[in-house]
Amino acid sequence: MSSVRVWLGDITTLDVDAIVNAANSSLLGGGGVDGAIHRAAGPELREECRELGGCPTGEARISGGHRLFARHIIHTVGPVWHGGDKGEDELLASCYRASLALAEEHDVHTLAFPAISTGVYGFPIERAAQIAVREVRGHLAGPTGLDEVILVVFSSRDEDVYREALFPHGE
Ligand code: AR6
Repeated sequence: MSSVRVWLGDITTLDVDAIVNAANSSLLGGGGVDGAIHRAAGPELREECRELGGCPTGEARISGGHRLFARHIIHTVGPVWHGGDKGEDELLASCYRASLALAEEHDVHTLAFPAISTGVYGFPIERAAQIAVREVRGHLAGPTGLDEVILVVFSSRDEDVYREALFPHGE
C-alpha cells in the first residue's frame, strides 16, 4: 500500500527517487525552493534545464538529479495567485497530476513535493494543501508504482496546515 506523509525540512536533503521543483516557466532557476535545488544539484542542472526549453504553467518536465540524492528532479510551474478566479486551483491541481504522471513513467517509487505556488507565487497555503492532498490521495487510489509520497513543508505553521488537510481534526 502506498502512503502519503508530511515532513518539515529542506527537500534537497531527501534520499528519495525524485523531488519536485516549484520552478518558473524558464526552468533556469530562481529563488525559494527552486534556488535551493539548483544550488544543491550544481551547475550541470542549469545546463540540462536549458535543453528542456521551458515549461508552461500547470505542466511538468523531468531532469536528472545531478548532485542530489534524488535520481530525478520533476520541474513543475505553479500558477501565480491572482485572487482565485483565474483558474489557479485547476492549474495547481494540474501541476500535481503532471508531476505524478512523470514519476510513474520514470519508475519512481518515492517522491517528494514542496508546497508548489505557496511562496513567491502567493497561493494561500490552506487552499493549496487541500489540492495537494486531494490530488496525491486520488492518484494513489489508482494503479501506481509509487510506494511513498512526501509532502514537504518549510515552516511549522505550514506543517500544521498540511497535517490538518491530511488528517482533519486529528483523525
Ligand atoms: N525545501 C522545501 N521547501 C522549501 C524550500 C526548501 N529548501 N525553500 C522554500 N520552500 P517558492 P513558488 C518552500 O517561493 O511559490 C522561484 O523564484 C516555501 O516555504 O519556492 O511556487 C521560482 O523560480 C514555500 O512553502 O515557490 C519561481 O519564480 C514553497 O517552498 C517562483 O519562485 C514554495 O515557495 C515560484 O514560486
